[in-house]
Amino acid sequence: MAAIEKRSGADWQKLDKDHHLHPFTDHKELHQKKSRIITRGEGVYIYDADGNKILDGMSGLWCVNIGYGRDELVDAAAAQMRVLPYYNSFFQCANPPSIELARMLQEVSQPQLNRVFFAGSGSESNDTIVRMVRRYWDLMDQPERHTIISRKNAYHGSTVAAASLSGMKAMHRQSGLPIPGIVHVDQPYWFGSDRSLSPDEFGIVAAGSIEDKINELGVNKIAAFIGEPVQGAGGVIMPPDSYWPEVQRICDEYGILLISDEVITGFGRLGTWSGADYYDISPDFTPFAKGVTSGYLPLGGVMISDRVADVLIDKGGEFFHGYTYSGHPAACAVAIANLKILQDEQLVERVKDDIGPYLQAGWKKLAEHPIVGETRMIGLMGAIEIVKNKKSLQRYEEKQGVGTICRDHLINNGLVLRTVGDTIVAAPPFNLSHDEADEMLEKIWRCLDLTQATISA
Ligand code: PXG
Repeated sequence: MAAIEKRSGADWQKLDKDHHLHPFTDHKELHQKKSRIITRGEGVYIYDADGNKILDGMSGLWCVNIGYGRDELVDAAAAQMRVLPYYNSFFQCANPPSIELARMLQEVSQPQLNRVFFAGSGSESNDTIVRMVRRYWDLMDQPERHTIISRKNAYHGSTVAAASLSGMKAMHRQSGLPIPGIVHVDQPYWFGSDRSLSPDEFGIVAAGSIEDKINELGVNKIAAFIGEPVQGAGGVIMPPDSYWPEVQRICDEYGILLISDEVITGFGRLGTWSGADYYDISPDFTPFAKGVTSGYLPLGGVMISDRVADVLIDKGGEFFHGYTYSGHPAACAVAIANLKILQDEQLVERVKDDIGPYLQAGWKKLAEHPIVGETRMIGLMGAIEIVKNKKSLQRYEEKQGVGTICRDHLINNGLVLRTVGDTIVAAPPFNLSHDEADEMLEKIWRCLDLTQATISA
């Protein structure tokens, strides 16, 4: 086998097959096809070991928001690692990058969110919340109040608690989940409904399923509601305008804590600093990860409202929870450099006022394609619904795997997007140029043509 720097794509594929188990992967299938080895990234493009240049329309996995190849983040990590690569935040210790990052996070968060608890990922952040929410109600002398309401088809991570919060049946089936005290209500997916109601009527009904669950279980049992402002992994599901205000009303009326999972929507994806800002809701917790470092190093955390933090601090004593890497100095230094780039280059504003509207205009035109039933995009987070019948919006049969056919055409044509069933989803980096947006749109249209041809062949 060749030295590391000399290994060919085939060498890497063999080693990968022999020794590496991938996340969310059917390995038998992968070994027939062989893995794609990504070796380099620059701007909005990634490069594979076979020399292909691919436009990354997913920002990695919804995270490389400032794009690849930013030396500022590399330099921040290297400088911090030279001075102090690691020290923990247990035992009454802290390090400057974690404190500075906490200050900056408070600055870009809503006014009630003044404190952060650091984790290493979005899943760990959500596990933290499950424990913190229950601790809060214990301290409020309402220990029965332990149940968290989430939604079907939500994605909140893969650890045991986060996978329980997630509403993915396939995940639950494999591991005896959800854990007790987590229940799931309807998602606000208008396109996926029978569309007999108007979107706004539907939004009120979907939010109403939370109130129904509260009444079914008893408000004295309900601790919190968790939702992604826009469901990401579930298929970029944008709730009707009526939905979030009604959810906020319900949480307020019953005194339930509101958790806005900002792991994808945080730090500018919707053209605002958070999805909660976009929908004008006022959460008690905002778990974040991904975009906080643009994925250059792993980091997650939770912004916590004064309502909760004050109780934990004043009444709580020691909270027996934390991670070795909570407040990791190098990861925090990278996050600081990342937030500075977002601020100095006004990238959140760019998503809202420039590249967002530009891509959205072209996205709308994709709806004219014969196999497209709907397109939607907020900021730089979008979806395309592939349908068999444009009028009735009837889907193709699941076993035809149309989404996968389309995704394969896309990657073979130099564009990586994700598919969820027959929904194509996109989340390109914020530095996407107008020309690169045109390239994306042109490739998508061409691959929809190719998909249609493949199905009818
Ligand atoms: N919350 C949300 C809203 C997420 O999207 C997590 C929590 C968990 O974060 P970590 O860092 O533990 O992965 C996520 C992660 C996909 C896909 O295929 C999406 C995620 C992760 C992996 C795959 O769309 N989101």
